[in-house]
Amino acid sequence: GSGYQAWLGYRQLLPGDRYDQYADYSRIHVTEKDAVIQTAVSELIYGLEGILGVKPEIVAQEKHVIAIGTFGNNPVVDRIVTPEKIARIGQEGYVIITDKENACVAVGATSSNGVIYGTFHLLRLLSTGSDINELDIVENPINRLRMINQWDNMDGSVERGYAGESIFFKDNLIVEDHDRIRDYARMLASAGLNGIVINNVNVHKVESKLITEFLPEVAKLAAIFRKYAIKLFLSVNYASPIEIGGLTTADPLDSDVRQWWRDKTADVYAVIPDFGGYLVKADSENRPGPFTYDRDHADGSNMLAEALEPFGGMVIWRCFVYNCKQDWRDRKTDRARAAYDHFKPLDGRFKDNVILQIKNGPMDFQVREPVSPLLGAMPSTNQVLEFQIAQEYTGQQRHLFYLIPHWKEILDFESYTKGNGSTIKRIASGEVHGNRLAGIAAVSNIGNDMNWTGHLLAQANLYGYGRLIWNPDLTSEHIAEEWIKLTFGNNANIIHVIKNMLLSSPAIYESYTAPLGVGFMVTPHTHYGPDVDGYEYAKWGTYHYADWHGIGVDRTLATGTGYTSQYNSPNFERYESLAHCPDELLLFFHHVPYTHVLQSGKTVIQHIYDTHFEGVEKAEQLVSQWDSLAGTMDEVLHKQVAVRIEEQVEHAKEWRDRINTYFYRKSGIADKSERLIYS
Ligand code: BDP
Repeated sequence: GSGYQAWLGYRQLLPGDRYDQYADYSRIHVTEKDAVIQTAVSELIYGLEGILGVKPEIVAQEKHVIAIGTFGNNPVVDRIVTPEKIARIGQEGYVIITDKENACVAVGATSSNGVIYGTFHLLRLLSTGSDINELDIVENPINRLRMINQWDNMDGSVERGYAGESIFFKDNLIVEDHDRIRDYARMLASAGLNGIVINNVNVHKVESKLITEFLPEVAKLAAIFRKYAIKLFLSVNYASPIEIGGLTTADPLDSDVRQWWRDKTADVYAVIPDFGGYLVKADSENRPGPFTYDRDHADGSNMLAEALEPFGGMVIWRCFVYNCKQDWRDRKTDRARAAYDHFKPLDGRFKDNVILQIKNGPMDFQVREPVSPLLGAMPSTNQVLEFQIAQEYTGQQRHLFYLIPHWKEILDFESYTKGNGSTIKRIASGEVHGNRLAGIAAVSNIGNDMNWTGHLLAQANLYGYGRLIWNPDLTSEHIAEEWIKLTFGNNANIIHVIKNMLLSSPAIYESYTAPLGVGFMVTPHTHYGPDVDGYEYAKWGTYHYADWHGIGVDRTLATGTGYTSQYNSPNFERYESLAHCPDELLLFFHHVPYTHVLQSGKTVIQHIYDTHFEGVEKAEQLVSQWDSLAGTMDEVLHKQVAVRIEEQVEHAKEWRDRINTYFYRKSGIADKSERLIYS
C-alpha cells in the first residue's frame, strides 16, 4: 500500500453473506450515453470489480441489477422510484432504493450530476459492507457551491503545500500526463465537490496567461473535471490588462480595461462553455487591486462580473483584505477588524454574480480564533465561506489535526444576524438571507506525494471536508468512521483506535501551541514551529502584546480596538465582558495579567504551563495508540504514519519548552507543579 488509492481502494470481500448479497445485484442497467453517467458507470464497474473480484456486466434485463440514470430515462429507475420521491430530489440530489423482490437497486436523479453522487454513495455502502436489501435513501446537498481551491503555481510549487509539488503544473507549463489529475477528480467527486480553482490566488505573470496562451491546455483539464461533474475556475490577476494586455491601467471604470476583460472572457467561454468563473485576491498582501485607482471592491468585482454575466459565470472575490504594513506601536490598529470594515459598507452594491469569499476567522486559519463577523453581515450580498484543508497553522500535515470538529464548531456558531438560528452553516448555504449563489470553499491539502497528503491521516480532512459541506449536520464521528472503513477496512479495533486519535487530535495540538486564542507565535514565513515573538514587532499585525505584566489583545469597545462591536448581541456582550468571554478566546479579546483567574479556576500562567505539559503527554499517547495497530494493518502505511507521529511528539516538546520558558521569564511566576527546569 502506498496510500494512492485513498478512500477508493475497494478491497475484495471474502465469500460469505455480504458477498452473496451483492453478487445477486451485481449487473448494471444503464440506458444513457451522457458523459457524466458514463463516468458513473465506469466507477461502478471499477468498484464492483474490486469488491467482488469479478467484472460486472452491463445488461438489458431488469432484474438482478443496479440501475443508474435520470428520471424518465431508465425503465428500472422509473419502475422503482415513486413520483413522491422524485419530487424531493433537487438539481444535484439523488435517491437510492432497493426493490428486494426483483433484486434491483435504483440510483435515480434529476441530473446526471446527481447520478454520479448517488453512484459514489452506493459504492461507499458496498465498500463498508452495508446491507443493501432495504435501501431507501434520499439525499440533496445543503450547499450549492462546494469548492476546492488549489494554491498551485505554474513553476510546480504549491503555496502552503505540504505534500509535494503540484499535480497540475511543472516548469511553467501545464503537465501533459493527466492521469493524476483524473484520479484527483474522482476523489473530489466521490466526496461530493463540484468546483475547482486550479491555480493559486497569488497570480504571477505566467499564471495570468492561463486565460490566453495556455487556454487550450486549460480546456483539456476542464474536460477531465467535467466528466466528474466538477466545474473549473481560474484565479486571475487583477492587473492582467497591464501585465499581459499591454494596457497602461487596470482601472475598473476604464472602458478599454472593461473591454479587455470582456474579450478575454469570451475567449475562455469559446473553449470552455461551462467555465465557472474567476477567483480574485485583490488589494491584499501586496496584490494589485482597485484601490490603486481610488475605486472600491464593488467597482473592481462588478467589472469582472459584467464580463462573465453573459455566459453565466461568477466572480468569487476574496475578503482577505487588510493592511500588512501596520504599526505595532499603535494598539488601536487591528487586523481582525479589516475585512468587516472594508466590505460591510459595500453591501447592496455587488452584482448578482459576485460572491464574496470570507475566511472562517478574522485573522488567518489559526488553531483558535473567533468566527468572522462578516459572515452573514451583508444581507444583500452573496457569500462563500473559506476553510483551509492544508494545515498551514495546524501542524502542516506533520502533526495530526483532524479538522472536521474544528469546522463544525464554526458551522454551528450562532451569529444572531437575523435572530435565533442564524448559524454559520445556514448563512453559508444561503438559507438565512435567501442567496441564489452560496456555499463553501477550501484550500486543498494535496500534492504529488504518492499518498496525496503526506500524512496519510490527513486524507481524512480532504474526504471529510467534502462530506461535511454536502451535509453540515453529519457528525465528526460519523465522517471519521466512514473514512477509516473506506481506507483501512472494517476491523473494529482499527476503527476504534484511529477514530479516537482523530477526534482527540485538535485539542492536543491546541494545548501545546499558542494559548487561549492568542494565535500566531509561529516561525515567520514558514508558519511551522514555535517562535513566540516572531511576529511581535513585525508589520503584519498579529500581536500578542506579552510583557512582564500580562498578555492578550484588548479588542473591546470600551478600552480596546472596538473589534467586539462587529458582533451582534449577545455575542458582542459576551466577548466584551472579561467575566463572560470564553476561556479559549480570552487572549484574543482581552489583555489580562498572568494572575487573571479563568472560568476554569486556574490562573492564565498556570493554564499555560498545565496545557503545555499535558499536550505533550497526550501526543505521546498518540504514538502508543498507533503502535498498538502494528501488525494488524498494511505495514508500509503503518510505518508512514508512525514516522510522522514520532516527529509530532518531538516537535510538541519544543513547543512546550519554548512557550513555557518564555512565559516564565516574562512573568517570573513559577509553575505550581514544579515541572520547569528554571524554577
Ligand atoms: C495566508 C497564507 C498566504 C496566502 C494568504 C491568502 O500564509 O500564503 O497567500 O493566506 O489566503 O494564510 O491569500
